[in-house]
Amino acid sequence: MSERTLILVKPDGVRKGLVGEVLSRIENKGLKLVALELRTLTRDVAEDHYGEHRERPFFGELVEFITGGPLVALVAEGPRAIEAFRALAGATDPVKAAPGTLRGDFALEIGENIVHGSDSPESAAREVKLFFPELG
Ligand code: RTP
Ligand code: MG
Repeated sequence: MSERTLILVKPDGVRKGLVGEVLSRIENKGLKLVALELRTLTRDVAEDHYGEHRERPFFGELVEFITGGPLVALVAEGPRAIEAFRALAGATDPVKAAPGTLRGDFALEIGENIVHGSDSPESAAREVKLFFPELG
C-alpha cells in the first residue's frame, strides 16, 4: 500500500545548493514526486507546521530559521514513504546521523539539518494539507 509524506529541503539546504542532491536521493530510492514548489514560508505557516514544538526553548529560533529564505516543499509517495524518507534523512542531530544519510553527509548543527520529513501518518496528512491543500 502506498502512502504520502511531506518533505522540505530547508533554507540551509537550498542555500548550500543541495536541492538536486536531495531530489536525486528521493528518486533513486523509488519514491514518486506528486507535488513540488520553491517558496518562502510565512510565520503563520511555520508556526503551524512546527506547532508540536511551540513550548520548546528552541521554537523561536526554529521559526526564524525556517522562514529565513526559500525552501523546497514536496510530497513524495510510495510504500512506507514516511519511514523511507526518515531513513534517507538520518537522525535529527547531524553529528549523530549516520554517514550516507542526508544529515550525516551534509550538516553539522541540529538547528540547520537540511531536510524535514513527516514523522507519522497523522503528521503527514496534516502537513500535506498545510502545504498543498489542493491535493485533498
Ligand atoms: P524535522 O521535524 O525538522 O524533520 O526534524 P525531526 O523530526 O528530526 O526533529 P523534531 O524533534 O521534529 O525537531 C524539529 C526541528 O527542531 C530543531 N531542534 N532543535 N536545539 C534542539 O535541541 C533542537 N531539537 C530539535 C531541529 O532543527 C529539528 O529538525
Ligand atoms: Mg519532526
